Amino acid sequence: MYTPTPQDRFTFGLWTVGNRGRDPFGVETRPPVDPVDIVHMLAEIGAWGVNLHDNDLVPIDATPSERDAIVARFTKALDDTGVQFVMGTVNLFTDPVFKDGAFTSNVPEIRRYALRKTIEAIDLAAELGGKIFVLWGGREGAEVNAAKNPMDAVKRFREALNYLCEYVIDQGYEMKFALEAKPNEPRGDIYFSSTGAYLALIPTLEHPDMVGVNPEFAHETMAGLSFHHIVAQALEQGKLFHIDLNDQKIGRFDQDLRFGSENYKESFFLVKVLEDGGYDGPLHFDAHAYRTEDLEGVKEFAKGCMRSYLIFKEKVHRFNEDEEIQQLLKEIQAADEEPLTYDRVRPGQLVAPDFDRRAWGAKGYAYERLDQLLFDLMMGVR
Ligand code: GCO
Ligand code: MN
Ligand code: MN
Repeated sequence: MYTPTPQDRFTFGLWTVGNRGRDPFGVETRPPVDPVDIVHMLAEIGAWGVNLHDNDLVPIDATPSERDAIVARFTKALDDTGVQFVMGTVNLFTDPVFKDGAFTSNVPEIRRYALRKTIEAIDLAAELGGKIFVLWGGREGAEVNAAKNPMDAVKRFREALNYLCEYVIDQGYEMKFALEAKPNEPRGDIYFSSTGAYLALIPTLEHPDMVGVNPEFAHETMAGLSFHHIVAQALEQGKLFHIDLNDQKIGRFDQDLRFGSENYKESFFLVKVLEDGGYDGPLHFDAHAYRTEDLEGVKEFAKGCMRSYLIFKEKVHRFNEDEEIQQLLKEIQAADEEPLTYDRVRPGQLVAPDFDRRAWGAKGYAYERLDQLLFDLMMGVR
């Protein structure tokens, strides 16, 4: 029942299951894993797809013929296993050239190089059959704000996105962009610090239809925000093009924990929003195994992400079917009326003569009971 199949649309990045456990204080605890072996492992555990940054597969210094050989070998692994390539992205953060930003760098030549590198990564994603391209501006930020103008950052980032959309149109690719926000790390502050900032930028682009968001559980949680609220907004606005599922303790460094490992309740409501809201895009786990784990532990980690999602999904189903919960919801949520428009209801008609402000203020909402029923359901005692 909790065994994933490709129909569940679960994906992992090469950099997630291939993460080697390095942190700022310690070296790698796991050996490198060949991307081809990762694809086979993902097929074995029932994942649907795989995602990558350009340099997860092709080294930054590879020659064109080296690149083609690597891509051919990887494509064969996809064909042999049936694992889909789903999302491509570009690494604009590891190489020292990007130490003060890529699209928002103060140096025009670096901004142009970042665009060229992104275009090559888009070509790679298109060649592999991907239709989603994620942009996470890891280095687009500052420590020394005296050196950078944050309004220029907005203008430069917009300019880069407009350029990339034109490129995709020019090539005839069927590719959409998903923007991923993060408040900080690796920069002291990163521009466009939450998904809401990107949702506000998108309507100012030349091709807003081609651009959506890729919210990440850990990143909004670092900032102390409710993840499922912003996911709901993105979904409602037709902008949830991709999602990075993981977990995180509030206020910490970016932990990228196994999905479902920390915030059970928030994860429940997230899965509820995705399932009830009809999200049908990929479910990507942008997480990695604890540094204590060997390769067997990495497999357990990946299986755990998917299993937890499916368990939450079943709990959502039970919540939606639970008679007592649904009865309670019926009592506290007034029946839907027709949309309130200025045309239909004039200001003088808004409030009925018998509206009883005091009675409404005194009425109990039964939320304590409802919330406890949810707790009981989640803990399996209901
Ligand atoms: C992080 C980020 C990255 C991005 C990835 C896609 O936690 O460091 O979320 O994992 O999602 O680089 O561009
Ligand atoms: Mn993260
Ligand atoms: Mn991410």
